[in-house]
Amino acid sequence: MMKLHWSPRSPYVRKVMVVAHELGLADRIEIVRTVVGGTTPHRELMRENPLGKIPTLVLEDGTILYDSPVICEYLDTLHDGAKLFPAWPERLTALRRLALGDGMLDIALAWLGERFRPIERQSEPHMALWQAKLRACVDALEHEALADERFTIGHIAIGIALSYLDFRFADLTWREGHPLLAAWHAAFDARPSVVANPPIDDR
Ligand SMILES: N[C@@H](CCC(=O)N[C@@H](CS)C(=O)NCC(=O)O)C(=O)O
Repeated sequence: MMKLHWSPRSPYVRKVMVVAHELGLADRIEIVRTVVGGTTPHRELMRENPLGKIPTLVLEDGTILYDSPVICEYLDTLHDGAKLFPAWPERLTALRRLALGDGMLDIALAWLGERFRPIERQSEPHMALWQAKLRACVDALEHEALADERFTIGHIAIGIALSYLDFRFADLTWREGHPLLAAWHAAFDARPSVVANPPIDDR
């Protein structure tokens, strides 16, 4: 078994789990609930991943993999079916979308961290900037024709990012003015791999 440092709250972990389910590999992964965040270093995790972040995957031979794009690409080598990381030139689009979805998560997590600070220390200009960037991402995605193309790692990253907005930033109401993206996301959300890995705020 591979061992995955896991949390039901982490969207990057969720992306890895959705990939594992899509590829029929979930039963080869033992999940280990790992609590990160805050200001207390997780020394045990940092011995495996000095960044102290999840997801971190430990292979059967002890090889350690991070971060989530690397783990997803590794999992994609373990099967003979249609690849989530396609060959060139489709690969370029898939990787750009992976970067877009992960970039949306990076912004959302920075914003979430800001929200946890005392209100008088929160930076309104930063939060306005993050909101504008997320809005620009959703605007751009409305024109991406996601529904018309073969399902790739880019689709998974974008679907996970939009679901994370629902999970933590429902007040952004990202569906407004984005009917094509909303319809695509509804279909994404109904995939068995996505349903099997719901985000849960377990603390
Ligand atoms: N680029 C990384 C980001 C992973 C990440 O930031 N994970 C968060 C949990 S959602 C984490 O481990 N945070 C703890 C920390 O930054 O100390 C990836 O794609 O795996």
